[in-house]
Amino acid sequence: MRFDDTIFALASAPGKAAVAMVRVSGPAAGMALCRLTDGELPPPRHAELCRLADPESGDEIDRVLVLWFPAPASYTGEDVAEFHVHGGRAVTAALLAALGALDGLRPAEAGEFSRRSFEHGKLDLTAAEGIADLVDAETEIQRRQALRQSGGALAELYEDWRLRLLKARALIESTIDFSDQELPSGVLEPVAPEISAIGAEIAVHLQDGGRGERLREGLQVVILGPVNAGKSSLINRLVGRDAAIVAAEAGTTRDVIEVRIDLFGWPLTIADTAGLRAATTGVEAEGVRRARARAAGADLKIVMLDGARWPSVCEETEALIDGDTLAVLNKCDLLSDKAEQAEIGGIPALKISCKTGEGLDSLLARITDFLEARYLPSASPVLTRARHRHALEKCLESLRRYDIDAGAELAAEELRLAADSLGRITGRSDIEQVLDIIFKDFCIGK
Ligand SMILES: Nc1nc2c(ncn2[C@@H]2O[C@H](COP(=O)(O)OP(=O)(O)OP(=O)(O)O)[C@@H](O)[C@H]2O)c(=O)[nH]1
Ligand SMILES: [Mg+2]
Repeated sequence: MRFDDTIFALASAPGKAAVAMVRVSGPAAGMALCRLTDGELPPPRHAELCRLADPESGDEIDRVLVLWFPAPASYTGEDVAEFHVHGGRAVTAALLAALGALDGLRPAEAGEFSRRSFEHGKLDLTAAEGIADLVDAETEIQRRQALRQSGGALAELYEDWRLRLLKARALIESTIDFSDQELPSGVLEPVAPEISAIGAEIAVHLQDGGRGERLREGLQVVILGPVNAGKSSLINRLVGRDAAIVAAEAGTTRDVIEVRIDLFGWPLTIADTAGLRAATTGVEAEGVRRARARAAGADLKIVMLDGARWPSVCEETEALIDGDTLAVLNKCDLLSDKAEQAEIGGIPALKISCKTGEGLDSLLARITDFLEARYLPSASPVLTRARHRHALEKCLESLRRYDIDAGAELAAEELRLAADSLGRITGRSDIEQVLDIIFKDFCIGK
């Protein structure tokens, strides 16, 4: 596909900064560069210091660095010019106005640069999504996952399956097109094992518990326990500020209080909740209902008991313990026998004190151990979007329907459908309708 118009946009964040970057892509990019710098094109991919002026009035706008990337060796695959200007609002406004006044240039729409890159075969769709995730990544672990996807790791995996399916389909179609005498015997022998192997690999890839998707969105951690156990004290300790009110009064916290943190690279939303107790009414009962709802959707539950009441336990709290739970016994500064092993709901409880800080490092280590075991990006690339999951499920459905005994035509058709589902993920098939959905997530200038 060729685009006749040339687009431009501020590629860096709006606002004041040392440097801002304006990108121009399309057939008129070279002309725009020459007109604004009143000179020749610089050598490709070399930064050159230039005087930038409005071609209409001749007014100097700024002294800038320009870069020239002739097609096809550019991000979009088209001629691209970059202006690295001083990052003041007036400078970028003047440059954008001067570009807008040139013939054949118009402001870019959201995601248009990456869309052109895709259309010119520079990026597959998963890589384009990876770039969007990379820009959105807030923590180290999200960055690593996005970088791998933008580098094409997911696309490689899906393309490998798709090409294997296409080969199997070609073998089946050969039996339709040629007679038995023309074909070597046993031509279909490798097909059945190959299809079940691909099906099994896709099924394993799908059974990842939503790891990649959850990591992309951030993981939910919820602190639960009886009233007064010190839940709000713990969230304040974890985030290093007074996010929640702490008071000796039982039932202080009513609403769910959420704080986003970056814990050693892990993107977490930590929620403090109302103390669990049975006989409550009104606002407090609603608080308890919300706490339980949070517990149900959490990736990790930190269940806390009150050391001041130990060994008496809270049944409502114990009932929430499952495989995604870490148990802590707070106020260990008040415990008379510190060496005693504590257990809550059958799992060992870590003794901590939000007052003295004792045990908090061990708790952080337990939290990261838990997250690493469940969510650490593994060597093989992980699913990061519901869009991919849906297409893979469709692919598996077709593979399950595949039955060579039902006839070669039908079997080949199922393999075509299965390969198309995979092609939809990377964009290597008829995907016009999914493009809008993907590129609308991009911002202008990307
Ligand atoms: N001695 C001691 N007191 C603590 C500790 N942690 C919290 N407290 C005190 O326990 C009381 C309750 O603390 P909060 O953090 O408000 O407890 P909570 O679990 O959020 O209570 P609710 O919101 O009412 O459910 C406060 O007076 C805290 O100062 C601790 O480790 N040791
Ligand atoms: Mg509280």
